Amino acid sequence: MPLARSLSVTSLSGMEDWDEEFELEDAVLFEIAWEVANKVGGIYTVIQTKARLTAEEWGENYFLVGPYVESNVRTQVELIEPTNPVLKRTIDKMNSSGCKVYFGRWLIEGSPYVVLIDVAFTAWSLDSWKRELWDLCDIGVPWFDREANDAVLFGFLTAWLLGEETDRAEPPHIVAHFHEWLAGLGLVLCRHRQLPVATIFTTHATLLGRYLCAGSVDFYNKLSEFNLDKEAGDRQIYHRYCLERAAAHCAHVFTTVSQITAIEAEHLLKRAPDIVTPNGLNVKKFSAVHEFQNLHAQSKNRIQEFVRGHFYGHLDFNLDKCLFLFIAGRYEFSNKGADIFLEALARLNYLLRVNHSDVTVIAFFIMPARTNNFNVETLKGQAVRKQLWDTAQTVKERFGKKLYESLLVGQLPDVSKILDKDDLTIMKRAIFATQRQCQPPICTHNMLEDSGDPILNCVRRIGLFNSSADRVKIIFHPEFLSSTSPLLPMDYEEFVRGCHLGVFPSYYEPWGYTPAECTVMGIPSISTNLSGFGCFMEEHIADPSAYGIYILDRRFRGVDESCNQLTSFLFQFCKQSRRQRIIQRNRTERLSDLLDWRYLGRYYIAARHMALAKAFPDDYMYELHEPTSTSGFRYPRPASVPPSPALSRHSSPHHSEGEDEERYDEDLEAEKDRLNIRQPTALPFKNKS
Ligand code: U2F
Ligand code: UDP
Ligand code: G6P
Repeated sequence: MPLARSLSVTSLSGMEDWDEEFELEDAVLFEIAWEVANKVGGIYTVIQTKARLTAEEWGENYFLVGPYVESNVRTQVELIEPTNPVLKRTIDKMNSSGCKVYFGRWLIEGSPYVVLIDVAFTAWSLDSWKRELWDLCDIGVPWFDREANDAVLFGFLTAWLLGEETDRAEPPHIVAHFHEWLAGLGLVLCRHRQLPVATIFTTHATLLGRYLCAGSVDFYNKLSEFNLDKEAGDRQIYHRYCLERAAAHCAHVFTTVSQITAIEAEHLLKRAPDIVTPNGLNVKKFSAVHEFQNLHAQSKNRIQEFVRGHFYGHLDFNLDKCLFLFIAGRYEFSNKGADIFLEALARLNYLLRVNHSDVTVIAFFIMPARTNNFNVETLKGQAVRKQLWDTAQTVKERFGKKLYESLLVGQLPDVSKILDKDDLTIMKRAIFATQRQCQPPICTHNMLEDSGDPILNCVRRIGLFNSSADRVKIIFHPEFLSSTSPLLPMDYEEFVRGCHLGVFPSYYEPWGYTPAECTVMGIPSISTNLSGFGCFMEEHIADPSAYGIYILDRRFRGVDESCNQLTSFLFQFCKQSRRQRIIQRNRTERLSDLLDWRYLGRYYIAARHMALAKAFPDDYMYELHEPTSTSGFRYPRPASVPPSPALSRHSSPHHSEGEDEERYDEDLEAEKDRLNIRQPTALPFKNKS
């Protein structure tokens, strides 16, 4: 088996290289998750974005293990013959014993190898494996829980795979990293069968935490008081909870994605993590530093086009003074903070009105719910807009032709005659078509559960119906975005770039990729001190709001107070000038390095080394020199400016509202900041020699 390379993390925007001395000689990494090449939620983002760095470190010895889902494989995976002779033998052996295991390359950055297991093909073993699970640890999985049944099949099959891999005279040092409860049983079985494998279990949220928070409990203040078995039983997830807790306890190394989830795990799973492994992103750097600002302007134009159509007949606000806010993610109304966002929007509407503000706020809610497609009124809006555009083009062409002909004969055109009767008629007809009896719709789709929908019900209660007097308008798009949509043809990334502010006031959020994604695209965001991301940013940045990272206090304040704070963030944001927003976006984007896997990947590396040292103490040693918390970068206050761009004065005496070109003092400021940033320290590992 080829030797894996040891890691050398490349320079992070001029910061020192970080050299890792740990030799991964003859070691193999299996990373096992239900979301390998299979998008369900945030775990997919973790694995997919991290793949490049991990593949760089482990080379040919890195294998992701996931479920075989035909539709995903057709679009994302190139199936090939196993490259590694031992793995080929394992796969052949399993396939000749009634399994269906595939091997391929996942077509993402880093092109990692994937081993995909068709769990349905082995469903005939489900009953016997469930019995084995019961005999082994008294966990009974009910027949109706499909997800748990899949977890049982996936668990036994991955343990089988690892068993075959280690079944030889001198197996390599295998690290098996399992993500989330759905993959956890494989780990439990590896330990029970005493396979020579170093195991890691990462939980991205605890099952009970998610369920408890979605109800009306004072979760964080009661963490130590829950009767866990009863709470899990009441919610019919006792068996899932047992699988999760067993995996956490059996692992050599247990990790969570944030400090806040570490505390949650300590109480709900009764094991504190050995290390926190925060979630990173694969940060793309543009060669032109301000390219992301241009992209913002381009994407904003496309959102404006959509808004022109959506509000046809009611376009009585200035689109140039319109701010686009959004919330996106899984539709968990209160966990994701959609409840307090709506309440704060109602308060913001009041403030903007009484202050006679000329700013209009459009708040988008992108949260998938059950629908039966777009509604007619919304589609009509875009059709009307297109028709007006076509009319304007037709008249423009005719106008241009007349102008040209008049110039050819050396005359200025007679302006009063340049539009003839026909032109006026088609224009009048087009204007008549924009008449509308109803308000612009709140929701873009026909909802299946309209009367019980929490967002729509809240909108009804607060009375924000997109009327012309309202300064805050609401658009609920209950489906994830797609560039092939006839309504808003943009993918999610383009949409985020075109917005001004992402608002994620979550109550339960182990990490929260959405604000992190905003940050690397240079879009400011609001998160909370109950989200992994918010706490992480608070720890690394002296004055987060100066960088466009607003962190709402949902931990020490009541709902009403948090809502007031959110309103005040939003109101302050609305008061910024264009130039201040541009400065703020520059600062936000400067934080990208902090969220790059090239920096954050080191916590995963630490976890693997810790596991190797625990499982193979004769061969590896792990020295802990400093707390394993996420220490490293520390961003000071921006060098030359007050904490919030809202308070900053124009540094140029010739400033005008349309002027965007004052980025150069910002570049200077960026450089000063860079010199001030505390550099990340290397994590200390050694090979035992
Ligand atoms: C955490 O996010 P998750 O990826 O765990 O959140 P989901 O993928 O939405 O998973 C919750 C469960 O809901 C199921 C899914 C999981 O069991 O199978 N599910 C579903 O059945 N159908 C769907 O359409 C969507 C989900 C965490 F919450 C974030 O804060 C982190 O950023 C993320 C990454 O660490 O992990
Ligand atoms: N997302 C998406 N399309 C959308 C809206 C969101 O693909 O229209 C993605 C977003 O990029 C993010 C994920 O959904 O990666 C949500 O992850 P997050 O960690 O915020 O929450 P989770 O749903 O995992 O709890
Ligand atoms: C970017 C573009 C500018 C544009 C500005 C609009 O910075 O490069 O050309 O004027 O965005 O900013 P705003 O916050 O008003 O969308």
